[in-house]
Parts: sequence; C-alpha cells; structure tokens
Amino acid sequence: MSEYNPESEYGLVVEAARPKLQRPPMYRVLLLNDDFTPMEFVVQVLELVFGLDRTTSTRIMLEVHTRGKGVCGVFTHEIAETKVAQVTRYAQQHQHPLLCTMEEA
Ligand code: TYC
Repeated sequence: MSEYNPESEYGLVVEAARPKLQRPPMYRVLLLNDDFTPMEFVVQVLELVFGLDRTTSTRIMLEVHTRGKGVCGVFTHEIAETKVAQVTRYAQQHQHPLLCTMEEA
C-alpha cells in the first residue's frame, strides 16, 4: 500500500487543525452631557462620526441630555478609540466642551 497513513508511522497522530477563534473584546462609545454644547451640534456629530440617521441621533442626544450619558455604538478597541478621537477633535475645533469616552462592553 503506497498511501501515506500518519498513524502507521512512528506512532504519529495527525489531527485536523481546529482553529480556536475568539471574539475580540468590544467597547461602548459614550457621549457625556454638558450644559454648553448645542443640541444640534451633538446630533450632527452622531450623524457624521457614527453614520446614524437624524431620528436615531436625536434620540441618543436627548438620552444624553436627560440621563447624563448615552451609548453611540459598540465597536472593537481600535475603532472605538478612533471614534472617541474624531468626536473630541471635532468638538474642540468648534470650541464645544462635548466629552466622549469608551468602556468595555
Ligand atoms: N445639554 C446640552 C444642552 O442643553 C445638550 C447636550 C446633549 C450636550 C448631549 C452634550 O452629549 C451632549 N444644550
């Protein structure tokens, strides 16, 4: 018999590789309320940075306004970090004190 049989030689057993895939940790990106950033600006940020429609953006902005904070989305670490940086930079460019942060989901 010429076919290679891994179990017949040297007691070697070859198993099919079973790749162990793990989901990456996920992070919530949060907006925090303040008394100065205009509501319309916050809605624009949610549309621009998170690609949300106006209805969803308005709902999240009002949630932040009434409850103090709100979730803009859940992302992998690098994407969450990028969103936080984009919001922070855009707010600073427009001289608004809007705060954006992230936490593990
Ligand atoms: N509280 C702000 C106002 O009354 C509006 C606001 C909403 C600010 C959400 C920040 O993340 C925020 N103009």
